[in-house]
Amino acid sequence: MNIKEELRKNKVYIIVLIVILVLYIVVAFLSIKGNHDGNADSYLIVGDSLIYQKVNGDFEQLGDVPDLSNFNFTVYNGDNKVEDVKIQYNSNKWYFFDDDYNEYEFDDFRIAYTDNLDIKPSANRIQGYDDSDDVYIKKVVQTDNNEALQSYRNSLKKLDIDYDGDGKEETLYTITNFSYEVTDYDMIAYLFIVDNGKVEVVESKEGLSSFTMIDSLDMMSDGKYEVIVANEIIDVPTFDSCYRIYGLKDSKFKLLQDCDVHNTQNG
Ligand SMILES: [Ca+2]
Ligand SMILES: [Ca+2]
Repeated sequence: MNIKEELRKNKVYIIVLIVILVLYIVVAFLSIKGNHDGNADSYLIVGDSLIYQKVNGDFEQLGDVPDLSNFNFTVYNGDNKVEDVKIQYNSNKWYFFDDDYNEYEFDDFRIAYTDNLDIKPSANRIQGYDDSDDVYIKKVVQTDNNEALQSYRNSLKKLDIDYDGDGKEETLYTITNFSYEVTDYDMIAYLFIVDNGKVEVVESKEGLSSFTMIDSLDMMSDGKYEVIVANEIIDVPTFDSCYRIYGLKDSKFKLLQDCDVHNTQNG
């Protein structure tokens, strides 16, 4: 074997090495990018009856609970953030465990998400009715029917949120007069904002329909809080309820994502 032949062989060897190295870097980069984009299995659980899978940057609502036994979750129990939690769903409730399968006692479960996501729940929590809300309810529903007013009060959820991004908080309300009892008035649900005493109805829906505010989170990790609202024919949300995502867009509080339920099992 002459020196020329030897050099040629070495050259081929080096080129093959470089090609393998470049391929390795490309594959590693794509897999890291995939994780950042949420293309790996990414799940967000909000309360006891809502689960999203993040697919290509979008939050897709799942109509049932997939097998989550292999995932580590970050859990918010109230304001308390707990990492590396295993979760199980059983009898309409989530159960939480550490690595040794000791159960956590979480009494204020808000959200859980897989390690590859970065979600922040809002510091403000959703609250129920108090007397000061009456003036706004009456402005919106314009009724003196006491039975109807009481239904609105019972259903009321409200959240202080800076919806227009001006640094001052407004209050977002959901109310409905939906009732299981036979009633002599038309069913209607409202989503409205009170801004410095001024009432603005974002949406109203007639018929067997209710709006129920579920929680407020920064899902898109852009520093602004989104609000999840269940829009359902009954007032008890379930996994296959219609969950809508509202938030600030073009300086307006509006619907960002309508409900679109995907089933993981049975097609
Ligand atoms: Ca504001
Ligand atoms: Ca956001």
